Amino acid sequence: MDVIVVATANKGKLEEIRQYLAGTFTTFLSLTDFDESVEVIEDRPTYYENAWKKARKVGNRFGMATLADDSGLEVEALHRSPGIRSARYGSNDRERVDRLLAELAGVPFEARAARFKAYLVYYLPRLGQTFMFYGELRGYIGLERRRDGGFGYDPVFMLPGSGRALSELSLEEKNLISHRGRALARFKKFLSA
Ligand code: ITT
Repeated sequence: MDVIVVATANKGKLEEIRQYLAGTFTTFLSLTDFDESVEVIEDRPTYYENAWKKARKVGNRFGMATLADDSGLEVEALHRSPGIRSARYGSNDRERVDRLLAELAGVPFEARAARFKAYLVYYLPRLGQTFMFYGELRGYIGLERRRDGGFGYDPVFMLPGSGRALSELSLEEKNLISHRGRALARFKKFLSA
């Protein structure tokens, strides 16, 4: 039985990771499956270092193979904000999206380019080894919120050429093209090598 701990408290991330790796691991545990809570303060200057910190802390606490994801949204017109502060941009998804739309008020459609970045860190505590996998997705921030779906900034993240927001895709469709899906594809390839 292959067990993996996904070091996240974000249900949206967990569902995407679980869907992608369903044939690879048999059991997925996340932070809510343990009685003991592990708090990781994400105070590092890069996504990679924050993902590394989450994977190491959780993996060492439970002694199991652990995967952490640190991700964020970078908007060109906002000088790549919210970036590594994407989670702290508001206290819930609604507030974060409202703030983003407010900060972009008056910015024309063609100047709203954005990209999502995802860094995955896989940590094997018994071997003391860490591995990193990266993926990104380019698009633009829409003028208004689209249908609910996915999580986080998905309702305003528009895919180039399709007129659709990420929130309008199924989990499987999102995983085929997203920043996280691309990083997961690299992780899966690494596992099968
Ligand atoms: P964990 O640290 O517990 O994994 P988190 O939500 O705090 O969960 P991050 O620190 O990596 O995760 O912050 C990522 C932020 O970027 C968060 O606000 C997400 O909503 C947003 N985000 C990341 N990937 C996204 C995606 O695929 N779609 C929409 N928003 C996303």
